[in-house]
Amino acid sequence: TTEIYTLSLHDALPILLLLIWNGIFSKEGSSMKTLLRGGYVVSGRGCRRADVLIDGEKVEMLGHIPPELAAQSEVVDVTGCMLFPGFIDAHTHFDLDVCSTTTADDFESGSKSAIRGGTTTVIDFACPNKGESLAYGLNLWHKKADGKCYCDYGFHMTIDDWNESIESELDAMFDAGITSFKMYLTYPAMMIGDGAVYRALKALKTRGGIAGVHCENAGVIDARIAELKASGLGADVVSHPISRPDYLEAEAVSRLLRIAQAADAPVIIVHTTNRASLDEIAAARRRGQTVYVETCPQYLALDDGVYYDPDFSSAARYVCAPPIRSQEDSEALWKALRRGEVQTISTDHCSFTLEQKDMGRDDFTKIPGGLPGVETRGEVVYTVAINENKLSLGGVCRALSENPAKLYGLYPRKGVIAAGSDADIVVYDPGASHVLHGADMLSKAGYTPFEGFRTNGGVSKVYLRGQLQVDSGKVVGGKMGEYLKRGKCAL
Ligand code: DUC
Ligand code: ZN
Repeated sequence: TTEIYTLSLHDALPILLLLIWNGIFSKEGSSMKTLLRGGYVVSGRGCRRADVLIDGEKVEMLGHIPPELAAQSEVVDVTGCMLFPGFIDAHTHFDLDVCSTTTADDFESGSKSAIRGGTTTVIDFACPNKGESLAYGLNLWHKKADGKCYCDYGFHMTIDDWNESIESELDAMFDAGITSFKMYLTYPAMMIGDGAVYRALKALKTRGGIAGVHCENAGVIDARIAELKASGLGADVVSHPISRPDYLEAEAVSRLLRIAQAADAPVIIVHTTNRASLDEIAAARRRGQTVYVETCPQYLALDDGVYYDPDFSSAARYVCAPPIRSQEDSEALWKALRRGEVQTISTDHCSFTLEQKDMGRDDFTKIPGGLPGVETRGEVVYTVAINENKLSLGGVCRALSENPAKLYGLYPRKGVIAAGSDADIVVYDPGASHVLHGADMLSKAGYTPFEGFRTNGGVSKVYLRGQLQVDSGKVVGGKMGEYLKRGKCAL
């Protein structure tokens, strides 16, 4: 049966107004398509010449676009540019309390900084304190992030407490779109102990989840810190890398991988810095274990010489854990990236101003640990990869976009430019070049660890779900970032 409604003007007016409002304001360009013409679409397999037609939030088609569709579109000339799937930074800490202070970047400045650098999705770490529920932590992170983001965002959940009550919350986390978790083998405030790590890995595995683990040996590092302070080196920034050597990271990697072997569970080693750790990972893979590996730009493009600057502030800005390692370690990481043994490059963006870093002038353990990086990751990785022939274009795309999308349950909505995917697109101009300066950054840190670095190419435009968010390197869009419910690992 067909029902016929007759509406009075009084009833119809709100509907009419809504239609007019939608036509004018919502999804600007949804009736008008956008055609990116003349570019090279980059995927994990390399790059090819293809035009890209965007309809609303999605990629409609790529390749040769029929003239009748092109005629209905706003044509954007991207001749000669690389079109990358929006970069995904799966390791950020925005609005986080550390060392009795709070990171310089909250979700607003952090996500603005991210989008400018071509990152269209961040996955931040929701972090309840010990004694708080996961639900409390998730709610708190939504309060910090919702309505404030210039890029899309998801959360990992930190497990820094393990008991029946926390375990009983896991299903609710999966329902909320959280499929990846974080655990720490260092930092007393975050550690749960080897037995609890084993139990948690098993509990996550039965639900199809996965954990990323911060691997550094806690006890020996604390003992070395005490020794350094006793010998009068407590105010010396170099004590930071000396207290946390590569082999104490490798020890924790090895231990975690044996715990994962016992639990028969896959794991992710986050912010991997060195060759000794890669050796432990290779050994676990030879045993048949599934291990995913993340590294960060600071471990690929810098070396531990940064800690030897006699000026406190110049050295303290590089304090992060694990510390920046030797050039040989950086070479080993690039080689592992080329071989597919390291899958992702994220930032561990955890930003503090130089004034905040100053808190540790008399005691290096009070320097808040972490670097800004979410704004510069794409350009720094592209530049070193291409200039120094460290990694192919396809390899860059896999590490920055495709693999994090697959690993963290966002693929193929994110991580690829394909029909039906979100139109998250970085227009990268390989003919451009600029020098990175802290003063130009949108991050509130006020400095960049890559000061003076000359880029090869540059992020020119960024589209987030079809909307132009960055143009000529400037943020022109708004806080349209949405929370992403993620699926399970598919890498
Ligand atoms: N390391 C840092 O340097 N900062 C934040 C968290 C971490 O693991
Ligand atoms: Zn981190």
